[in-house]
Amino acid sequence: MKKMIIKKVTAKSVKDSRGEKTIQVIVKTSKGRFKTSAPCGKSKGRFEVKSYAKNLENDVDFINCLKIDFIIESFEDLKKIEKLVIGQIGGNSLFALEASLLKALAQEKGKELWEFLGGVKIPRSVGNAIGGGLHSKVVNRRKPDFQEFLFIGNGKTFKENVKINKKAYKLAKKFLKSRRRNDEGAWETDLGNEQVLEIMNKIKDELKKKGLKIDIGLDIASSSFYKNGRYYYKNPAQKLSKSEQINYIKKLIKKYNLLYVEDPLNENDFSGFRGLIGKNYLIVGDDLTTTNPERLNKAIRMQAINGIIVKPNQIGSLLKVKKVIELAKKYKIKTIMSHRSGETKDNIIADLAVGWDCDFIKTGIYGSVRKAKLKRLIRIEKTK
Ligand code: 2PG
Ligand code: MG
Repeated sequence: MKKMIIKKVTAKSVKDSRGEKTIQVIVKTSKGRFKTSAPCGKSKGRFEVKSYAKNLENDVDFINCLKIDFIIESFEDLKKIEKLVIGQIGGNSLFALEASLLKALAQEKGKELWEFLGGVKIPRSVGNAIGGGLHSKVVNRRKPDFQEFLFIGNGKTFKENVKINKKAYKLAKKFLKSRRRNDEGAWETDLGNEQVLEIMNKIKDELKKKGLKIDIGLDIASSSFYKNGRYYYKNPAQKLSKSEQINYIKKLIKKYNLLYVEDPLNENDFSGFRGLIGKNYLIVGDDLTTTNPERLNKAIRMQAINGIIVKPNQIGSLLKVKKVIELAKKYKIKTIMSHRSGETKDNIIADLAVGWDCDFIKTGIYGSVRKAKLKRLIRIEKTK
């Protein structure tokens, strides 16, 4: 087989779904042009790598001057790239660069990206239906403290699960009487955290009558309302210590039969996470672990989580993303490939989720940037 010749690598700034600037990297080979735009988080974890080394413009300039005069033949060859750019660009830029190189490489080998990466498993869809926290605006001066109220369809196929989540999303609109959507296309509301959970359970029951199964999850994103050892709730108001927060979340898991709880404690509180681990539900690290192998190792040592969010641009290096997934699998920690709140129509996370056999993909329900990933997964499922 002929070797992949990289003719040109270019970068530029494009807009994401929030209208904010992000980086796009384009790799040109004899097989075509392969581009990837990086997403952008709003409720970013303190331990994420910086999106750009100095700023977006500098990263763009750096990539535009990049000379790749070595051969890239395998996934592992990304090491050569990382050696070349280390310390010079941020997580968004490294992710976009490596992702475009992988897309080019898969094409060179005549394979779909998920196929090239070697995966077979179709994940379950986790969809944000109702929002609060940093991603939502207030309604009548109120909003839920929890960032995401998630539906997780439990049908036989990905396509069916997308439909189930969509049905639940429509019912949520009806029950909430909401008309406004947030950054991720989730409904905004003035209802309190538990009032929303009540509605979600009502929706679950409605769907059950139609023979459809669905699970409920939360991204509490608790670092956004944590300060000096206390969790400051507004809707309804309450101030909880660490142990009170643990007991409160335990109560919610039981009362509302939650399958999935993301970031229930502050982003550095490994022992707090551990206090919540149980049998039939997932305690998921996002800001806690930031797709960083070292932080995952700590979470494993502390037995802090049984689920981990995987957001490639939190760490930038796809070699490290793969390492995180492998490590998680070794310790039976469920993997959740995830979008960011600011997204583009790029759908690579669908291929990465299948390619690396992730258990779930969290990529929303409503909006073109969310649907781009869902559609890609439905297509992969169909052609597999
Ligand atoms: C999260 C994400 C995505 P952000 O907290 O899980 O929903 O938010 O991209 O703003 O970090
Ligand atoms: Mg999160």
